[in-house]
Formats: sequence, C-alpha cells, structure tokens
Amino acid sequence: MKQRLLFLGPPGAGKGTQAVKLAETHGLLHLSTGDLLRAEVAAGSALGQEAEAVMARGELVSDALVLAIVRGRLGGHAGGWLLDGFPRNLAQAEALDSLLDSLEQRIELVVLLDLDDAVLIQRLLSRGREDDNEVVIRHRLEVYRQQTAPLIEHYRSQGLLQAVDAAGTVEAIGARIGSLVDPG
Ligand code: B4P
Repeated sequence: MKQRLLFLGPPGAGKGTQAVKLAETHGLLHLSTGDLLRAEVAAGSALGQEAEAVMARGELVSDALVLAIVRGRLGGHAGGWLLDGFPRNLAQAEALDSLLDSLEQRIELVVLLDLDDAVLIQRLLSRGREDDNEVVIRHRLEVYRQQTAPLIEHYRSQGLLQAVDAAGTVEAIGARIGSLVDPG
C-alpha cells in the first residue's frame, strides 16, 4: 500500500470527496489546504482575514502562508498522509520537495483526477460554496491551468504520476484510485 499520497486536479474534480474516503479507509492523515484555510476564515484569525478575500476571488493564497500551515502539520506526524489541494504551483511543489527530504518522507504516488470543464463547472455550481459562482469558478479554472497544471509534468518526470478518469460515481472513481494505492 502507498502511504504518502498527493491528489492533483482542477477545482471540482472531487479531490476533497475522494480524499476523505481514502484517508478514512486507509488510516491516513488528510491534509486539505482548502479546508484548513476555510477553518482559519471561520475562526476569524489574522491568517483567515488575510486569506478570505483572496479565496473569494478564486486566486491562490500566498505560498508562505500555505507552507506554514503544511509544515506545522507534517512536521509532527510519523504515519501516512494524503495531501489534497497542495501544492498548487511550482514554488509550493519545490518547497514541499525540500520539506519532505528533510523529514525523510518522500511522496510515493501522485493521483491526477481528470475531468472536463463542463462537468467541473456543473459540480461546483451545485456544491454552492461561497466561492462557487460562475465568474469565480472560471477564474479558478484559469488559475489552475496557468499555475497548477505545470505540476503534472513536475511529478510525471519523477515517475510518480498516475491519471484517473474522475467522471462517474463517487464509488467508481474511488475504486479506480484504490487500485493504484493498493496495487494487487
Ligand atoms: P479547495 O478547497 O482545494 O477546493 P476545490 O479544488 O474547488 O475542490 P475539490 O476538487 O476538492 O472538489 P470536491 O471534492 O469538493 O480550494 C479552494 C480555494 O482555497 C482555492 O481556490 C484557493 O483560493 C485556496 N487554496 C487551497 N489550497 C491552496 C494552496 N495550496 N495554495 C494557495 N491557495 C490555496 O467536489 C466538488 C463537488 O463535486 C462537490 O459538491 C462534490 O459533492 C461533487 N462531486 C464529487 N465527486 C462527484 C462525483 N463523482 N459525481 C458527482 N458529483 C461529485
């Protein structure tokens, strides 16, 4: 079984949905930077106040802020983990590579959840979170293409990337991911 995993994919591909299930069945620490940022916003912390407007516009929160969150959580954790929504650009990926080197915890598998824009937009509109209106969704997709999609090559060149078709039922997609995490 792969113990140190990363989920990559456009907004609305179902990273969070699949990560929650896999973390539960496999006893992994689930680290969603989106959830952690939303918790800071809800708590009204200084960090949350800084992140709130950025998230509402569909842009990326500063690398320093997100890295501080991730470093704090991974630093004290010895078991397996699943990173969901992080890294989101090359600077974050490089910072993560050196953090994991220093912790001697290399990534074992990167799962790319692949889905058409039309389905993504439909899913996000029906989720109805605060940052899920059509103008913001289209901007987030653009940010994904420009800043996050280059990570596909970053991880492919390290031999870590596996793509999964993210269309279909939650169960069917979960089974596709499961067969990569527990390869026979
Ligand atoms: P995230 O919280 O990461 O949200 P997401 O990418 O939009 O969603 P995800 O792909 O997890 O989809 P979900 O399972 O919910 O990011 C939000 C914001 O936080 C970013 O825009 C950014 O501002 C900030 N942020 C986060 N991380 C950052 C970082 N590292 N650096 C800087 N900024 C960062 O699924 C979507 C919907 O589809 C749900 O309603 C779900 O129920 C539904 N669904 C899922 N699977 C389905 C299926 N098989 N069939 C039908 N519906 C399905």
